[in-house]
Amino acid sequence: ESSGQSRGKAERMFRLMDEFLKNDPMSLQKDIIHHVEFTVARSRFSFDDFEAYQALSHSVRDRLIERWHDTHQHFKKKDPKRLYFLSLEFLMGRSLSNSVINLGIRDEYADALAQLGFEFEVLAEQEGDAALGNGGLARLSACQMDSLATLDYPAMGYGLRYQYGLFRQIIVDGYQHEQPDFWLNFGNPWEIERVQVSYSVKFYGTVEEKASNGVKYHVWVPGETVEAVAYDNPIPGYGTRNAINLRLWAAKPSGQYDLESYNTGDYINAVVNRQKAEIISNVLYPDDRSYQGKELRLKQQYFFVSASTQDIIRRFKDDHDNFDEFPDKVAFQINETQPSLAIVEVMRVLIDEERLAWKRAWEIVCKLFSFTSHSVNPEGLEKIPVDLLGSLLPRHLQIIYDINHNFMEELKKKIGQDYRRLDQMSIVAEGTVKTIRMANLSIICSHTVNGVSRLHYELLKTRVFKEFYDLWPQKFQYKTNGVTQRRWIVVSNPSLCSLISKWLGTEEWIRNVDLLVGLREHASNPVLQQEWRMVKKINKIRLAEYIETLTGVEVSLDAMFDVQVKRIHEYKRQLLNILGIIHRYYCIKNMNESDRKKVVPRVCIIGGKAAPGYEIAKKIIKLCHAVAEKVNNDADVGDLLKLIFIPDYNVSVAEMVIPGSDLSQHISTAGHEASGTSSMKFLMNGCLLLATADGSTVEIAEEVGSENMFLFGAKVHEVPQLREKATSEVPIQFVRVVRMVRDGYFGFKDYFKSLCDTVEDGKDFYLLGSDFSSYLEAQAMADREFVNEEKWTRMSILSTAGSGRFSSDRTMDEYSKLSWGIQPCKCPF
Ligand code: F58
Repeated sequence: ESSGQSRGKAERMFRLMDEFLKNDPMSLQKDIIHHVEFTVARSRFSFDDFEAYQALSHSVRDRLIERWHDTHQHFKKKDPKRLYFLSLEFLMGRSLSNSVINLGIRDEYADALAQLGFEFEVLAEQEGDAALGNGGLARLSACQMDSLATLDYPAMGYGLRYQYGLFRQIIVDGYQHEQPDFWLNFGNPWEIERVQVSYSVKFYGTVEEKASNGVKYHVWVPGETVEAVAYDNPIPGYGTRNAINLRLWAAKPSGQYDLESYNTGDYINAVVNRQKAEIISNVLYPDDRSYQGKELRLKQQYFFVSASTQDIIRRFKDDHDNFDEFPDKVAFQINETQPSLAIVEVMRVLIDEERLAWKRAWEIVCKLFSFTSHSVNPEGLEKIPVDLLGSLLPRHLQIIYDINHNFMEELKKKIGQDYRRLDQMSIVAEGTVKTIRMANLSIICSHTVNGVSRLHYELLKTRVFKEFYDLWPQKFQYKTNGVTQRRWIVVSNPSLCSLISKWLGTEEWIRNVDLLVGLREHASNPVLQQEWRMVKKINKIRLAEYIETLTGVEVSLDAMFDVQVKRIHEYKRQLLNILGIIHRYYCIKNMNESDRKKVVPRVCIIGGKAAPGYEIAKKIIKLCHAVAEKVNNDADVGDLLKLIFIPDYNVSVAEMVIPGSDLSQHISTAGHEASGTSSMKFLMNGCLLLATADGSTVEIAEEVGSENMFLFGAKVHEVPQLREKATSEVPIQFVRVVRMVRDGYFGFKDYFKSLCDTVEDGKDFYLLGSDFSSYLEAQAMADREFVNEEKWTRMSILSTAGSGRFSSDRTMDEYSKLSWGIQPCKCPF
């Protein structure tokens, strides 16, 4: 074709596409009906809400795909340096509302649906959550993808397409039970299956040493091969045409037939065995505490890392014929240590397959990777038994040994024969079970290592990775986490969104969140205050209705809604919250009538999942239910106190709970929460924080002012001394409430014994006892401020106004400048 011809063709294609994807309400109606009839294959005369949701999503999906294609083409043409974000977990939640809002066509769709006799919100409720992750780390990845797309960064996410996401929590008689989350049951309109994008991933086998022209090289002869097939999930930016890609890998049987089994005639067994390959991407591990040295987990890690690496290298090689420019075109981000085998895999491909010399390959690898740590606890760091790694990935183990050998030699030159230090910094840990320390591997091979809040960075420098910080201080940074205001205000709190835009006179804050500070000057304005309270009321009504349908408990809208929602952990101290509630109950019960009149009514809301094997966390859930049973049925207490456990806490539940909260609790023992991100979502929604000086709350206090929060508890530097004290000064109130639980006041005496033991004097590792008085004081302070409507509303407005720094937009800009070296690459509209 001549260039004139191909230009003509391109123009025709553009015109045709414009004809297809018009966004006026009439065209949208036609499009939805088209999908009802031909995609969902239901009659246009009879389809229910779920089918309407399906048709609607397919219509939105078409629009997403168009932008996603254009973005892909644009990136290809411009060939910018790209970021590849590797994470084993992404908690995306629902996609519909977020997509239409980011595409800028929410109102058009709402109109079109109204004319068809449907309500947008009702259809949006039909969607299930994509829950391919555990907690904070996974939701952070999702927020960061939204920001990368919105800020036009040439980025791509890689992960695993689990068939079963995080378990569903059901509560039976107050106990947590886990049920499988087979989220793909009804199809997933948000993904695009790319059967033609697939790679073979090898496992097991042996390594052979060969030589050619006197140069030695290694050949890995695998024992098992599995196919990785790509599923692409478009991530639309807000106020831009850019839509980036989240590519998730699913395991499928390999095309390379096991001829031998087929030839022996055992056809049925041979087919069944092939199917076993799919196990790799079957299920998400539901433990957010530790890495177990399980073979399947290691397989998942390598499977996703190998497919991603092959994909990245293939894309680079399409346009480049050697690796000189690789680090100028590619940045790898390792989210926690789970994807860190990517480092070894890139090294292996460069030396064994591309046949680069070790030195050259190592130079390249050292410029590619940046590593984010989300952990505080040195014991929690990932260690993989050498035997396991060596059997599954024999060549990788050799390469790790070589990297470690070189590193140890270099280190000896610098620090001499300091064996204690050498031992601590080695990738290989000796012991009864010899293991590979994935964090050490990640630090040694990355050019930057970051913590997720300033306090976390201090802990990494002085405790967790002290030895490495002393060696390479310049590698270490902090990038305080952030969350996306698109999902956490615009999608989840439309009333607040309109109110903010009205008072700021612009919607620009949705892309430039720093503008939220503009609310400060109106914080005392009675008109704004009135409207602000109205918005909170609307959201409280929605939450109260949800609570009533779910638990049958009716709650008063005048009460303070006090919320703690997050994974259940001893360090997050939901137990402190519950013991505080017991104390409140005790006080109410023992008050005279006139004091009762002064009590500020509370609705205490707790939600979160416990890892299935985490006994103490499960007992905390049961205790919450046992206390709720007593308190909520005590007519004498009535509306003064209610306790609600919200089951199956997930992203879409969070979208409803957070906007409806007055107060939220972030009360981890200082030094245990790397950052915390839900606090930022509450802050954006004008909810006041009751918090310890842990993780990013320290920085939040700097932004909103500690006078606008309720801070309490021991500081990080005080924690070690408090732990060492043989018996600390535990207040009588604390002794009393623990005794009530121990003595069976809430029933289940034997069951709660071991829970009570965890906070016994002298054994109270998370310092509930020593922080109890200060916790109660902070709670009392919150009560006092709540009755002062004007002051409370002002603090609430100032919380939202001060939340700008905690947007993932800011975080992504910082990473781009300081770690990745990437620039925006905006697709023309
Ligand atoms: C969380 N980590 C931190 N890990 O606990 C939290 O403070 C921080 O705000 C958040 O990361 C984002 O930086 C976390 O969620 C996990 O879920 C891992 C899952 C896999 C096993 C190890 C923990």
